[in-house]
Amino acid sequence: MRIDKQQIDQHNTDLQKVHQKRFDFAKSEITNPESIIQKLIDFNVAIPSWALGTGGTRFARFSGAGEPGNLEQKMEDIAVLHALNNSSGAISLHIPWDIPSNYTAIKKLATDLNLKFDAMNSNTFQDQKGQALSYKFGSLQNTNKAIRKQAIEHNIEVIKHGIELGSKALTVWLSDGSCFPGQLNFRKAFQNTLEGLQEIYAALPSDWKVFVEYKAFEPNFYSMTVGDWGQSLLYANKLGPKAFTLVDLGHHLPNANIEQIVALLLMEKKLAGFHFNDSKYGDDDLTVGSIKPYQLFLIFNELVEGMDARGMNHATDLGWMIDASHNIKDPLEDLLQSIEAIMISYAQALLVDRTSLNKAQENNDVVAAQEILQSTFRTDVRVIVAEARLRAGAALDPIAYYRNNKIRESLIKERGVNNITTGL
Ligand SMILES: [Mn+2]
Repeated sequence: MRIDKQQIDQHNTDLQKVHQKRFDFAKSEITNPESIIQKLIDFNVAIPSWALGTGGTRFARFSGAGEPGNLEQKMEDIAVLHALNNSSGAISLHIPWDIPSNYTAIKKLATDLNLKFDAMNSNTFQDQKGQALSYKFGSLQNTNKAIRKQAIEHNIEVIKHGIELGSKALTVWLSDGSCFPGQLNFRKAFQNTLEGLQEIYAALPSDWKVFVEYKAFEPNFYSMTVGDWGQSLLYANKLGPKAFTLVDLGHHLPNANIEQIVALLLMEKKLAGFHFNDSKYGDDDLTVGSIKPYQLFLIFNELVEGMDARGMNHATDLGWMIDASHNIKDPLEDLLQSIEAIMISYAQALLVDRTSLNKAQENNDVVAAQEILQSTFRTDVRVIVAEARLRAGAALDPIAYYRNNKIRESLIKERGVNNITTGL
């Protein structure tokens, strides 16, 4: 399934008049629209290979139809998103769910589809068919040295797959931890994990990074061995300059001040990047911006401020990825919504009047500082985001295009109703 460029042009022509009117108004309200639009055009968020199918809960999974059944089809789905929004030009692979059978063919397909390979993800949170030793009691933390060794070797294998594809980073998320008090010696678990990560780190090519992702709870419910940003930062600092802390928005305890965490990790040059999603209660993996859009804006506000303070390139110096699950929606529509929410928050953060905000902060003018952020958050920048898409040759209204042109129906015709995405 490939999107026809002429059909996108037709879609844009149909919407052009209304769009132009709105854009002219926005331009008159916003001080630096051109610089914001260029930054939006450059900004991309990777799509993980596991986000293209319908996810489940621990109770049930209600499959969608026309889902991608192999890596090639997953890449084609992401290319559909990228053609529609110009902001989804990378795929993040999960090993072993997405081991390419032919690197050359997969790389050629990526080039044809205009996709890059983002960070590689290892998996020691479940046992694979035929696997010698079990991760029931953890992987890198395990009291059994042979199990630790198996987990280390798996991560090194993931790096090797990534080298073949041109990826530049490994994301390690460990489900390691304990479910009951007394089960684990915290210090030994930490040390075993650190030693394992050190061996993995030693296998990284010189231009690679390793991202240490943390999570407060689940699947372990008493302790997690990489449970919060402090623990992740401890590992990253001990590992060295190629190791960073990865923030997944759903991996905090309720009400954590994620924007402050982001600001400090950036200051310490240890922020790897993001897994975007949203949540009401725990690691809910809901559509980005669907529950707490103001928090998303505040996070982007810190990101832009912190990256500019260090002269970083917004588009390339951090890793941006969606990590959400879609239980009741069409995954592709859900991903379009998530990317749109990210682009809106990013555009708003670019719009913040930093000189005035700094001044208000220096003068302890609490009301002025709050007004600056809230009035920016309440500015409608959707037309600016749409203009960036238009200039990049993507669709003014991606979801309308997707529905009007019956993309899912075409995918069902092509793949059938019973295709199930690998890994889900
Ligand atoms: Mn994640």
